[in-house]
Amino acid sequence: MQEKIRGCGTWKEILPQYPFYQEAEEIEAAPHGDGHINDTLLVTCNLKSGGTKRYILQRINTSVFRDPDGLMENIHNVTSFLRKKIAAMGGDPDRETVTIVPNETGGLYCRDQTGGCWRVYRNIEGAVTYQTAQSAEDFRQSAMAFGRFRRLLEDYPAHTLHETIPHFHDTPDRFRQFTEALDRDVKNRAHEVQKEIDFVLRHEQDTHILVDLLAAGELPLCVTHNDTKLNNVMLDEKTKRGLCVVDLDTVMPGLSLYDYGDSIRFGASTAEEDERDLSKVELDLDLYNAYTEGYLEAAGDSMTAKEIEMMPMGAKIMTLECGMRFLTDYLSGDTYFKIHREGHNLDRARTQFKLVEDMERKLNV
Ligand code: GN1
Ligand code: MG
Repeated sequence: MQEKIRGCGTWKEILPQYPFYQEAEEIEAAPHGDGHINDTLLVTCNLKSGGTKRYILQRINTSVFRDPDGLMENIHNVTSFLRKKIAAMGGDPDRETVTIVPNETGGLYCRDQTGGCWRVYRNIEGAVTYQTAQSAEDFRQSAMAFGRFRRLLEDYPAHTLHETIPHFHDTPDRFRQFTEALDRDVKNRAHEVQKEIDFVLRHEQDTHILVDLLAAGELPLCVTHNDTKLNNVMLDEKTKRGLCVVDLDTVMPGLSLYDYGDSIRFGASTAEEDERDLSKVELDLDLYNAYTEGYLEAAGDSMTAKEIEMMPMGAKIMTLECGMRFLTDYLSGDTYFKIHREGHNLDRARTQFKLVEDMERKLNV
């Protein structure tokens, strides 16, 4: 039994709790993806019957997602809803939405001895994700996948979803958290980053724009993904068609502009989110236009005139918000986003602010 699983880590406790463990001759797990929050492994099972099956094993970051039951219930309900719709439309639900693999007792996740929460998804074969857009067409395809997601969930009862992270895209609240971190300045870092701090303070008014329109009833609340980075959508390896939206932890009621804006901030940049050479960081208007077209085409008439009008502003505010979050985490001693080097969150904040400036120029917002 011991030799069956290759590798080391707490996850070794978890795999025997899944039915596929019995089918496997040998199991290997390797780190997977670029997420900043959860730990992700790709698990390869060499089956006794020959052939292989692959799974995605994730340890849920429960200091970020404090209610794993509510979280997994959301994902189960949303993906079951999507499966039915995709099947009814003649699509392939096994490839066009994620599938949770239940454990031996039918549970949606497992706990290890230290209380850590782990879940398993089927791996979607023949699909790829990108950190940066390879072409405008690929980016347009990712937009189609997110636009379709919005449209398919148009009649999902949003009020039944658990709020997995309260105030997630409440931008004024993010601003408040930023000023709190600045006041505390636990690592004595504020004096090094006065320029970035001033940038945020100068933009305070912008943080209110979307929430005010929501409160005034001018923008509709709908089911949104809330973390629409390019690496959270899979494209078919062969056809390059936008295939499947993944990372559903933050699916909650929200504004379509959160989804649209977050995609632009990450994917329409000419550089990666943590690029240190800021001269490389710009908004690429071709990518911006390709995404906007694709999103509108797929979301169709689920987008109102006001939502469409506010799209450029949505891109700017989501970029500003993310930059504020990175700077807040830098000031707080890097406790939220995973970092892989000294100053990583500061580098990330800087790219976001550079993009905001470029959006102000190029999008006139
Ligand atoms: C996190 O988990 P991941 O890497 O897809 C974060 C997003 C940020 C993003 C910045 C739950 O997303 O909100 O926009 O990093 N997710 C959470 O890259 O906070
Ligand atoms: Mg992700």
